[in-house]
Amino acid sequence: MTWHASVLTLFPEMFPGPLGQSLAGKALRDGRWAIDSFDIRSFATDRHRTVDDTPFGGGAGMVMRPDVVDAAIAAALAAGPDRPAVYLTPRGRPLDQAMVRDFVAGPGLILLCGRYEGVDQRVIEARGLREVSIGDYVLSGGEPAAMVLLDACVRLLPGVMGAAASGEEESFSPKGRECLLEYPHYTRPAEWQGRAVPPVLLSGHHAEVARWRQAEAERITCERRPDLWARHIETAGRDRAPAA
Ligand code: 6GU
Repeated sequence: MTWHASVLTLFPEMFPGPLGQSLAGKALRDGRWAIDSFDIRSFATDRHRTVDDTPFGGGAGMVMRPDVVDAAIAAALAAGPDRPAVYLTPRGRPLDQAMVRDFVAGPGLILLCGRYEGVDQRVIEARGLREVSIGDYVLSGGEPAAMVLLDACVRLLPGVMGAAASGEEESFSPKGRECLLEYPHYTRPAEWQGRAVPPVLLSGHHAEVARWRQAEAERITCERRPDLWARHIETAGRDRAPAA
């Protein structure tokens, strides 16, 4: 079965958007995944098509009604059952590559994009929505976050990445350089604006190249991401500074 994404949003015309281009777009045209979007407003039941209301207890902003959101989720489930429903929100669990792998292993996703202050807590609980964030900053809505999550999923689908084993060997891959950031890359010309390529990369010594790349990956990870570095030295059973 085709991996199927359904996006629930007040702005259905935003999809597939950038996902219709490049690698994801090619995979979409090739039928390796499918996307549909549901206009949450079309599930409102009153004359004014109301989807939100003021929060009980007072305060700023508006809250999306549980009945309207529930009806939208029901419609998406009818179009493809057994898919986990994800609510994109900055208060969610931070997205990581392990979650992405988990989502890709299933039949697809239902993605609820919130607006306003959020959605009524009762529909989150009743539908068992998995709350996911893409990082510690605030977007005006969940739509760009849904695109980020889908891009991360689609590139892991069978056949999407093509010949390049690049899907598995880069940063955050389970194998290879476990949990390390990527080493720097160079191509021709060998000298550019007075800057030379590190000589070891031109040496033809594959073992030395591998050692240099490992050391660079460790140095950059230690410098930029002490959190990842700590995990790396735990799992690798080492307690040392990055190599050379
Ligand atoms: Cl998932 N939604 C919004 N609105 N802002 C975010 C986010 C999600 N993740 C980080 N910031």
